[in-house]
Amino acid sequence: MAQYQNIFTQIQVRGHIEEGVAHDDSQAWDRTGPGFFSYIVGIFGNAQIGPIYLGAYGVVSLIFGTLGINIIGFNFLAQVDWNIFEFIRQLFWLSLEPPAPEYGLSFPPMNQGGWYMLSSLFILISVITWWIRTYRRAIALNMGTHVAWAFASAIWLFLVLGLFRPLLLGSWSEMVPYGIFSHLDWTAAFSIRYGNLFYNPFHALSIVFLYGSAVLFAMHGATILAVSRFGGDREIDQIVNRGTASERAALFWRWCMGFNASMESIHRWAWWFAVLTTLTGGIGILLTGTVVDNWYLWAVKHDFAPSYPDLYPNVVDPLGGSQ
Ligand code: 07D
Repeated sequence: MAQYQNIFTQIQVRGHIEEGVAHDDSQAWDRTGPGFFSYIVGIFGNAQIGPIYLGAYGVVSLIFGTLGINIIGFNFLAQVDWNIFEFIRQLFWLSLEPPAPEYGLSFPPMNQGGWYMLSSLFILISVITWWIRTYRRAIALNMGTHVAWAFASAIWLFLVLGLFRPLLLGSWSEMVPYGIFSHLDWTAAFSIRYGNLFYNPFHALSIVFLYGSAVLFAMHGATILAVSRFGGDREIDQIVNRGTASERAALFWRWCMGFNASMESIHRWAWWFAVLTTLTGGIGILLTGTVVDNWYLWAVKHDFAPSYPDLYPNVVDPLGGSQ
């Protein structure tokens, strides 16, 4: 059927399974499975599922990820006496906790944080091998490695929270507990312990980029949807041809706010905003407790926050007030 296709039309393409370009990697595994179509999936994106590329790093990542998450799950089950109903009922409150401070950087007994450490190691291996997979698949397809480096920025924050900062402070007890509410409680306690994270300028920067990413994504998504009736979703045509939907979109923003991104630059904006969220976040967490002990006092000292009036003179700050 020769019907014009855009993101609003109802018909879905059903040809042969599309294998895509051959990749350059001579040591690569074959792609797995024949691939198939799904109407539901086609509503949200490409209707074709698979063939998937598994590869050695993918297999290692899946095995260690499954082991790591199962260690957490079985610890939860043990905590509710292997009762599956209690497991479901209490799921949000269950938690696998890091070792107590007295163990420092040593390996604790299994039920005193040993399982937690083993699970962390497995999840670490899983995340790193998945990163290698994103890097290697990009090279094999002769692509840039932008996805891998953006993922690396998220891994940077993950490593600061779970590895670099605990190492600098000499204790695995600084790591984040594995549980729904427990990790939220940890986050709130962390902020209070270090004098309110809102006064940490890197937390502020991270929020700027997080919210900024949301705004940019909304602007970009909305703009492309708004010009899809002119073919705006066909990005390549839009870049190489003149008089296109993309020009209307650019003009719209130039009219509205005097400046417009280009079809290419909007994706660089998006990449940097996303990457900077976790990059600045990781810097902020690494400085907390290592360089700065109380962000409020730090902010007062640097004229970033006003000081409270001295209502109770001669009371010593229990945190020592070192900034
Ligand atoms: C966490 C890292 C990448 C993750 C990876 C995942 C697996 C497997 C499986 C474990 C998301 C790999 C792992 C796939 C896992 C298993 C089973 C990315 C992550 C690679 N804050 N805050 C941020 C706001 C407050 C606090 C960032 C807003 C309070 C702490 C962000 C507010 C307190 C930390 C942000 C607010 C507080 C943060 C996270 C408002 C107490 C951090 C960015 C309006 C609640 C983290 C510098 C992100 C950080 C962080 C936003 C308030 C504490 C910008 C909007 C004042 C302790 N906060 N926050 O992308 O970077 O995370 O801080 O109130 O550590 Mg905050």
